Amino acid sequence: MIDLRVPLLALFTVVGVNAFAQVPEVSGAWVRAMPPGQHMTAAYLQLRNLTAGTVSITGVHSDVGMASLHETRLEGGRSSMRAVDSLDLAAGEAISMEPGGLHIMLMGLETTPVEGDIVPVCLQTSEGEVCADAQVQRAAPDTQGSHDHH
Ligand SMILES: [Cu+2]
Repeated sequence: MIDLRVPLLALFTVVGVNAFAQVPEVSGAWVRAMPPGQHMTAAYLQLRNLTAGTVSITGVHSDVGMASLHETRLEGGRSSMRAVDSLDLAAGEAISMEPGGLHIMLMGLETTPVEGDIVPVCLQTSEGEVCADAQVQRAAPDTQGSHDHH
């Protein structure tokens, strides 16, 4: 019996990390609802790298339109967006995409995302692909402690 424990534990650990957990772990995905006729919006989510190594995000995509990784920056009092080619998460690092910062830009949408819709977003990473169903909402979820009063 004792001889079996080590291999079983090892197997459990491997399965636990590779099959059941996302790398990186994605949570709290949401997309901003837009007024009728709008063909672009943004998706936000939280990423957590629970592995012992660096994980790179190399691209994003969504079935609903053209997706790209963007960052909003304040430069000289003006807010501007720029494309981000890739994103590295060090071991144990967490990154939060939220209004005013990193986001997944969604453009060329055939249908305007309205509150209650679900938008699938996927991230290409150095470990494969992770996807999440983003809830379309009018504002950031309260649970994330955001104070977006626009
Ligand atoms: Cu953008």
